[in-house]
Amino acid sequence: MKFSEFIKTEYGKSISECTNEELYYALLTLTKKMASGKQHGNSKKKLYYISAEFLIGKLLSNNLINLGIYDEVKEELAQNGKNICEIEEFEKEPSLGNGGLGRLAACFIDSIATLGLNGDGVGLNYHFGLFRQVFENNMQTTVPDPWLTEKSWLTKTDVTYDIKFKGMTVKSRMYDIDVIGYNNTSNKLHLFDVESVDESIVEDGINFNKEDIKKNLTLFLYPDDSDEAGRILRIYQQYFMVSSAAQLILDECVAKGCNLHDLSDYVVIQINDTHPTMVIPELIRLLVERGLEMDEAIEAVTKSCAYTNHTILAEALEKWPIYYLKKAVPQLMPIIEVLDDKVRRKYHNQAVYIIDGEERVHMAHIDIHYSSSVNGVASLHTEILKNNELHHFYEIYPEKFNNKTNGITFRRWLLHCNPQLTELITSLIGDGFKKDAMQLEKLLDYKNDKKVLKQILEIKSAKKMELKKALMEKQNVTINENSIFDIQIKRLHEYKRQQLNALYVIHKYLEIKAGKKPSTPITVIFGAKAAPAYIIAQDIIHLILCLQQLINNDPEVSPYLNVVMVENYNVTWAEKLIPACDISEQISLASKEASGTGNMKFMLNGALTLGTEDGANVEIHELVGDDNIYIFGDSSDTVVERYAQGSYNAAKYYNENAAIKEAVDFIIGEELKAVGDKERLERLFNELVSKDWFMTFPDFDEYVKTREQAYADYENREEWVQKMLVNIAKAGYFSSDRTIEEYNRDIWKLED
Ligand code: KOT
Repeated sequence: MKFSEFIKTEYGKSISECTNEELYYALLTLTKKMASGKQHGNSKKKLYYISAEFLIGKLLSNNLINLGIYDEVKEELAQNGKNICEIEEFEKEPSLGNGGLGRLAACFIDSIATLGLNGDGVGLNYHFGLFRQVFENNMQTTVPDPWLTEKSWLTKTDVTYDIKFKGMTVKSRMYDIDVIGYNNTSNKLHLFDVESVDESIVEDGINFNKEDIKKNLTLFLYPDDSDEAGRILRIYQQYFMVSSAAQLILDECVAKGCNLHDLSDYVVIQINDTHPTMVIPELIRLLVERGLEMDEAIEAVTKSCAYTNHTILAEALEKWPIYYLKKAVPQLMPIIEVLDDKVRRKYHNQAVYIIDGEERVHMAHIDIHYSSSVNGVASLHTEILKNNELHHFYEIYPEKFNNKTNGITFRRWLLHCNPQLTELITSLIGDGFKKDAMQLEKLLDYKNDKKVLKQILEIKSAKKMELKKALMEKQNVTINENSIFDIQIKRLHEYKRQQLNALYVIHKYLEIKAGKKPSTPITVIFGAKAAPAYIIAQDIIHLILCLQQLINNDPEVSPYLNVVMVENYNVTWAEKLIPACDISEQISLASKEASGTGNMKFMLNGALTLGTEDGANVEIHELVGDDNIYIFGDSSDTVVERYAQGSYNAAKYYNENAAIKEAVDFIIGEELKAVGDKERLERLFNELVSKDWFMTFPDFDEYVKTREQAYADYENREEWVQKMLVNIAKAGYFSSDRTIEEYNRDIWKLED
């Protein structure tokens, strides 16, 4: 049915008579209707991808694209004087994730549906999601970000479960979002919510009574865990999620004829890092309750579960004190004790015990002993898991370990965010690449085609203009569309090293002040949120915002160098920033970034990577070759070794390297103090000089040199655009369709 006919029958109006808001809701209704006609047939075995985060982004355009009606609807709207981009503005972005882990889950459910696999996502329906970031006095402040509207992509179901905590039972209710495959059937994202939730208890920014579990359970994503009440709330959230999931899973498989003994013929559960780990003891508990012997229940669950690790950062590895678990979910402790006891009887190595000497439960250890697969998210990361972080486990279970290099959905990160590039590619190689991304390699035939190269540059310019317009509209900032766009967008974390980028900016500023002007102006763009309890991360944001104020207002420097930090960086911003980028900053300390997925999105849109040999950068490097990437810095082996020896001395670098000293001293110099907060800037200075835990100084010189090389190469636009083309052509490997095919081939083994 044409959209105009749908509007007529549903609303009795024509398109041109509707407001943009009415059109948004009409398209939402149409999409939901079409999705309901495409439900996946219920094959025997089903995947449940359980994740505390699904960073899905706005859904309207993507759903229209996946239904195959985007162009048609856009055209019909245009004929009636309506603009689909303006209609999209009515959609609120659901911020149901922090960053990479949540966005990966969103890409995965898109690919699972696109490949026609029987697999649903299971998570939580946070009412405010992640906080909204607002800049005030060059600092980050946080406010709630409500996204739920009366009519939305969620559909309330009549599926409810009782979830038992110590001394109280709460009711969970399932809400569903359609996950529409590209030209294929659709699956579901099940988001559980607590029936008794109460938004009115949120007061004063993002504060609320952390003890009032019945009312607060699903209000926020990962509430501040810097105090005990916050950490316990996290346990309540996790158990609420997995107990709902476990009950749903058992109900669905029994309905299909499962007798519970054969659970693993019906069910495979992918555990997205350790936030859903309690699903293991919970399922065992439920199976025993329903009559299985403990040993058989453990075996059935182990066979059905698979675990993905997303980080080696020690502070991110969840270890829950037994005392917390006993306070919230005492029914799980006897099961966890049995699981630990079995490990202790078999392996006489404390490093692999589930319960440690300090009475804490190591969640990842439950996953590794009681799942049948353990995977890392990029080759280097998996090797580090096997050889270092999880070496003791690898020795016990070499057969469980496997790598699944991350991927991204090209529907959102090319078709939706860069229709111009999509059209050019289609005109050259046909549209086979939309389903088989490796076909992008056919673009290599055009490496010497002047006309095509010119078109690629024109598209990049057009995307830069679009970004310029958006920054003007949303932030009242002007940028020079003819400058190099050098972009770093990701969560603010010391290991990702936004501070290294900021030190470069200072270095460049001083160089320009001294009269050395770059041939082409440079715009350095940042986007990042910092966890409210992460003080140094807030200080780094403060430094960047101070630099923005100082540099952009300095008439001597601003014609050559600008700094912009986008406010409230989210998926919607990423869709605008990535297609406009020339240089993609992927500068984490080698070994620390498990994979990264922004790096893949940038490459696909023709940006060149400036990065360390870390995470998936290593694989990007291998694919594009030395000439089409800018690599610098110490190797992960060197870094691992330096940590092991405890030999790193930041002060020595600071004292012996004049360029480092000059840039670091600037942080506490008069110019920045005039626009910034003394305490914050001094704290950051001291942190760098006395610790620099993520080793920015050893990489500084090479970073500067490599970045200058990239800028120098940019001057030869004919060669630069060839590098862009190679990056686009080689990006096919990073399609999440490839990743999901591998998960299915090696772990899930679902029928198509
Ligand atoms: C957060 C808390 C605990 C455990 C893991 C995390 C985590 C890891 N959150 N995001 N990640 C990122 O996951 C991405 C997808 O695999 C990776 O690309 C990225 O390198 C991780 O940092």
